[in-house]
Amino acid sequence: MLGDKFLWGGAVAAHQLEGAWNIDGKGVSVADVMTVGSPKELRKITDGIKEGYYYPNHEGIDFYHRYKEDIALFAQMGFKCLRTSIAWTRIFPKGDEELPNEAGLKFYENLFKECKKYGIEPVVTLSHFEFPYHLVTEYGGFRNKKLIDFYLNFAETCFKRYKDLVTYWMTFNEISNQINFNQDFTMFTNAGIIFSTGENREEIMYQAAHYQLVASARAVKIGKKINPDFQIGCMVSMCPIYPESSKPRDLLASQKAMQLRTYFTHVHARGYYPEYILKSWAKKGLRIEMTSEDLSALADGVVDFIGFSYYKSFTIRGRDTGDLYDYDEAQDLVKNSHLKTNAWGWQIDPEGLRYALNWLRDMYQKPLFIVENGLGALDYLEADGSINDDYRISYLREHIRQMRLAVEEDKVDLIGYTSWGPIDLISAGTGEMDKRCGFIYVDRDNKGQGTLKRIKKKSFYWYQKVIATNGQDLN
Ligand code: P53
Repeated sequence: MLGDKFLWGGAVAAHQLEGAWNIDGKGVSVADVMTVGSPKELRKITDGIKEGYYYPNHEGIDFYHRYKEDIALFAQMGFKCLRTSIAWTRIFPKGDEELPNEAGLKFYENLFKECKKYGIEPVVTLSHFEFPYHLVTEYGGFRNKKLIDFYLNFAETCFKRYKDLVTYWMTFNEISNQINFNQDFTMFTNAGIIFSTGENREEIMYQAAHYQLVASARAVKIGKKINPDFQIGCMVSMCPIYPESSKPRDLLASQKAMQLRTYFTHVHARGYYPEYILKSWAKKGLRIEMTSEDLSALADGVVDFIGFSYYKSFTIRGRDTGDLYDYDEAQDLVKNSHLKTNAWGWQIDPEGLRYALNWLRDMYQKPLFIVENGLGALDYLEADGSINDDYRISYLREHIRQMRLAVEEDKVDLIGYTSWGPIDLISAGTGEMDKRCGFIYVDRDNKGQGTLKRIKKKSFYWYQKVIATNGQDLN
């Protein structure tokens, strides 16, 4: 049985649903300069906001003005928690101001109070792909050490203001995605970094991630002083990497790739760098600026729990020659013939969730929190106004079943489960509206047309029953 305090709920991020991108003093964020893309075409990052492009995050699903209606729907489903983020640009519009924007602070105060009204615990990510754009143009994003202070000013302001409203915090969303430093998009959303040609991307990524890890650790320490009851976690993207075959080289490759992808978690949870990362920097001649104060900050700010997203697993074919730490997701991954994919090519693997939970427990012995899991799919509004999303129910059912096995049989310590996008919202990866994950349909399309009306899908009633029975009835 799951514990009676188990936190069932849903997870969203400010920039993907709030809209109101320039209302009440909000500044421009990295999400505001990203155009709509498609499964085939990447989102463009424009140099500021330009005429002639559609920027889907500007209006989102207008949660900023409709949050009361939406939270009432979450409450109807029986949510025990709601994970969302605080848009940095509502609090510090440019990021480098000394004093915060009161209207932004007030918005989240109202939002969290609205949650509490229904007994919904807010779970808050501080930085979820919505970095102030000014910090990109003026400072070069997290390649600049000054960013640590700006981040801490933001974190401390939020901790102080919401110390009696919020207990669960996470510092940086999916920090580990940056291992894909060749993806311009990821480095921009996570660290506000734009590369010039010829730069050593790998070195810049490790440096930026180091500053983020130090910022996270120092935030943990500051937060605990403000309220010792705070639970402050990291947030990593967990994609187990399987060997393609029983060939030892494949197994070794999977082990090395996992070590590389999870070094971020290691630093967050243990407070120091694994030796293999330091060795690989030395071998490659990467120079990462790191002081002894940084190292003690890391040791003093280990996280309380590990929050992670789980959507899919990967499969790797070991390179015959070369260094396995040069793992590159664009080249070394192969299709897993045992698994089906969704329409965006993400491999669907419920048992991988049980594996991931066991893996993280065995490695770090910290409480875990599944803070994202879900199926992006195209939904059809029937003539009678219903949406029969059985595919979504079946995806979630199988994942929750495996989660229960991990808790009940493998005895994993799990705080909660929040499915991604309980209400349809803007996809982070493609900017589409039609890549839907919700229990609640939102009438809006990829071009921004539609009434924004909210409609309950079949899965709405299913999840309501799952929560009411604490995960016992999955039918
Ligand atoms: P979308 C890449 C790989 C796995 C998860 O993704 C990812 C990404 C970045 O796109 O992001 C997380 O919207 C992220 C959410 C995001 C969600 O997964 O591309 O934390 O912001 O919306 C789903 O379908």
